[in-house]
Amino acid sequence: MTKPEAATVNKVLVMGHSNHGKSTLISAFDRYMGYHSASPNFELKEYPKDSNSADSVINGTLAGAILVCDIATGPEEQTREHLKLCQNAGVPIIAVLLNKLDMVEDHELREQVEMEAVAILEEFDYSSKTPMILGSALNAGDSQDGDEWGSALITKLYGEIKQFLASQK
Ligand SMILES: Nc1nc2c(ncn2[C@@H]2O[C@H](COP(=O)(O)OP(=O)(O)OP(=O)(O)O)[C@@H](O)[C@H]2O)c(=O)[nH]1
Ligand SMILES: [Mg+2]
Repeated sequence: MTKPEAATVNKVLVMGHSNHGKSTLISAFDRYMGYHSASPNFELKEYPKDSNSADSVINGTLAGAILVCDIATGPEEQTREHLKLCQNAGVPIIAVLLNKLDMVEDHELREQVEMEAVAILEEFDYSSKTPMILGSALNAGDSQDGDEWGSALITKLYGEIKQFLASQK
């Protein structure tokens, strides 16, 4: 029997301002994948905290990046900084996660931050067509009950990444 070739594992960077929910997203995602028999051909990597490692990650082999943005605060300093570094290195942005939806009930505030996110994407030449997912990484991590903002976020994100990687082949 022929041994299947080892699948290439693509690295997808998870970036965004401190405290916006990168680690929470990754652990929720990994937990979700743990329930699936098919292992994905990609892994999520958090943006390294020290600038030397960040430099080599950004300029290394990345399939793309997910930008996490807290919807309660909107884009902040590192949101901008990480986008700029990606733009300079030519890293494609696969999707934006507007996170912590569970904290913001106000629809006007949600819409305002969505518009800010679209504006910042355009500012760094990432099209406003970049998929934007609204959700709660926190709920996704502990949802036994398939809450609206939690599990939907993970399946949408998984779908966007898979679709993106397939289009790169
Ligand atoms: N309410 C709420 N809290 C969240 C959500 N996602 C993350 N948090 C909380 O936000 C805080 C920061 O989350 P992290 O995942 O550590 O954020 P991070 O972006 O990895 O932060 P750094 O590694 O310091 O850059 C923690 O207290 C999380 O529990 C969410 O969707 N909703
Ligand atoms: Mg973290």
